[in-house]
Amino acid sequence: MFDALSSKFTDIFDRLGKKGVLSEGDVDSALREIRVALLEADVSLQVVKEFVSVVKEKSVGGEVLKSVTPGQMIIKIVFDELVEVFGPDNTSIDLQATPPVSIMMVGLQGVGKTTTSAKLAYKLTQDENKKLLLVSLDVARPAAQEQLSILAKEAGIRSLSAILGEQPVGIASRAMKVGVSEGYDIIVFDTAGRLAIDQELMRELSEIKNIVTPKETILVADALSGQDAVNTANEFNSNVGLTGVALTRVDGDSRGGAALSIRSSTGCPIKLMGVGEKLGDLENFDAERIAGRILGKGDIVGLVEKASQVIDETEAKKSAERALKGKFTLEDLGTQLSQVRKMGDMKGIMGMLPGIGKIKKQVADANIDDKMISHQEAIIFSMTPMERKNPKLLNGKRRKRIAAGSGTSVQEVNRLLKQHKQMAQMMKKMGKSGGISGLDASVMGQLNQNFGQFRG
Ligand SMILES: Nc1nc2c(ncn2[C@@H]2O[C@H](COP(=O)(O)OP(=O)(O)O)[C@@H](O)[C@H]2O)c(=O)[nH]1
Ligand SMILES: [Mg+2]
Repeated sequence: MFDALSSKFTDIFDRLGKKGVLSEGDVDSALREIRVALLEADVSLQVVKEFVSVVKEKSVGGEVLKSVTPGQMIIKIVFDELVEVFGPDNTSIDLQATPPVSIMMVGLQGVGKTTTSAKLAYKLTQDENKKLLLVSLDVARPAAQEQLSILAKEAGIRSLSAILGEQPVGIASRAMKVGVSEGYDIIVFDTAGRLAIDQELMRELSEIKNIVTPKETILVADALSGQDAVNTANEFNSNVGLTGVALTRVDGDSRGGAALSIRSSTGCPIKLMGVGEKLGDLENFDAERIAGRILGKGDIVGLVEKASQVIDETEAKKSAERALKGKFTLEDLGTQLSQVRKMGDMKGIMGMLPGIGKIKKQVADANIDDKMISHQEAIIFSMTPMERKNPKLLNGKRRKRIAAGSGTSVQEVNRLLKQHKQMAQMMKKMGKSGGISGLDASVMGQLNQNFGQFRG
């Protein structure tokens, strides 16, 4: 499942990742592709719309575009939103009730209810070390009770023996009595299905529900059934009331979009997923793992966090070293400005320079605001790497281009270049004299004045 979606996302993000700097246009076209990919994967239009708008809102205008690794930041935003869509809440089976705790499995015919009931009972004996009873309430299909009892035997779990002619409500009451008298922890009820939604079935299920008062009412839904699964889920939810969904045939070759839509249209978390025909093929649904799989990345959160941390730290250190050797490039200034913006105020940049704490106050007094920093960053980002390394290349024509590219003016570009030159000189001086103590008053004054002139 999700293979097609995953390969599309991988393509989109590979392309984003290759660009050092992202424009709003880059993000827009990536979002268009994401939208198409989701729709093709059978995710409902409503969910796609919401998804894309949230990702856009978080990606554009904020910290992202100018961060050290914009491509990865956007992957992280998409990842977070996928997790959000799948349901970030605790999706494990809730067993917090006085035993015997009832779990009721409902759903259409052939979706995997009986198989999943047995798998779940098996899983709970294995994982939770509980005493389980399996009960079939399916009297509609001749071999249904027999099917469950065979699976139960295979799993080494007790199933309630059938009494000929007994109706679902009768079986359910008998099971509850046995559950209490024989000290079962959990009773899993497998119910009858229908080919389509059917009011008689809904009534039957409601009656059963009143008797067994389940802690969990799990809709078993076939991942292969696409959008139909969403409609079915809504019907069952409004008629019977669901606490969760078990998605079966996740091992199959489906487009997976239903999974993405079920949770947001019903509000019911996906709790389990069937990944094969064998008893052991039932897994807890893990939104982060699935989202990671869709994006074609393993531990994406770790990856992004580590990347931004490492890049921040090593870059900051390198640029501080270069600065003290008198090699403070525009690239270094850009790095520092990003750092500053992340830290939230101008004091940050001073904190990064060795021994400069003493003049922090003066800098603070100079009233340097964040808008100015963003402008300066934009100017640096609009330069080519060559230009950043060698500002002497920046003739009038290039400065004009950079001003246009960054949405600023040539005057602002000129001011930034002047500031950079002065900072580079100052740092070289500082490097020679071993820190702030060697700085003379005139340099500090110059610096202060220099920052002051960038105000606004
Ligand atoms: N590949 C695969 N097959 C499954 C899965 N869950 C159920 N099945 C198969 O689907 C078929 C119908 O399952 P069943 O439990 O009888 O469906 P029910 O009518 O809803 O009770 C059986 O052949 C199962 O082996 C799954 O997660 N993966
Ligand atoms: Mg069945």
